Amino acid sequence: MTPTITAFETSPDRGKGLARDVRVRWALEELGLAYEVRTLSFAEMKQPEHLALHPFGQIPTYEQGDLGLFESGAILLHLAERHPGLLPDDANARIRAIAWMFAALNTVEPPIVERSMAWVLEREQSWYAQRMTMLDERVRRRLSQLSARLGDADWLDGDFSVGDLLMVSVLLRLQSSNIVDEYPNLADYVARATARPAYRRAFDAQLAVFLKAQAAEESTPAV
Ligand code: GTB
Repeated sequence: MTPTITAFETSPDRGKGLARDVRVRWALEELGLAYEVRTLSFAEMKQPEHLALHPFGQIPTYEQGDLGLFESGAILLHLAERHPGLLPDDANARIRAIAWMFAALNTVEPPIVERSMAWVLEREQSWYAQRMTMLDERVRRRLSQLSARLGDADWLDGDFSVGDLLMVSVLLRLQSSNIVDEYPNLADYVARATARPAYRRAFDAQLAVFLKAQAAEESTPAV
């Protein structure tokens, strides 16, 4: 049965591919799995029907048969556990790849999201520049540690895994700043991952959703 995921009807990033449905699309593409997409407006995300699937009224979700899942990390783990290609067979290597998923979500993503949210919500405040300096330093601390661990390897631990997929998805959230470029091996890591055909397909598919919504909006006569 073809799974269905949810995504923004009109992504606030205007098709830059920063919303978390992209990581799910990317994993599905890497695994060669077909999927359908149900797009939701912000209002629809808060309706009881969607809240029954996602208690926080967000995207992405994943449905297949009688399974309904929320949380992008859980969706990726589910896909990687059930289909070969994104987790190593060796038990120790497998749990290390899963540890990188947790590191991406728990250790690297929080300072990056806090920095993005400060720009969205606090940039008009008098203290914004001072706060941003502090948030940038927190992000740099994590990136320098990640950069030191990656060294001159292509991927975090052996072959490309779902841990890399998630880590790169998180780093992409910094693309409007130049912070990743301060770490040439991380910039190369992101470039290497996003050059993968599966990522390109996932990116193009989410962009197509945004462009379609934008075209529909432009063709709607103003009242
Ligand atoms: N922990 C959850 C997961 O990993 O699945 C977080 C899910 C989440 O934050 N979803 C966001 C959402 O549904 C979309 S991805 N927000 C609507 C709401 O909460 O009402 C976050 C996101 C949104 C916008 C941009 N952007 O514009 O650049 C980037 C990322």
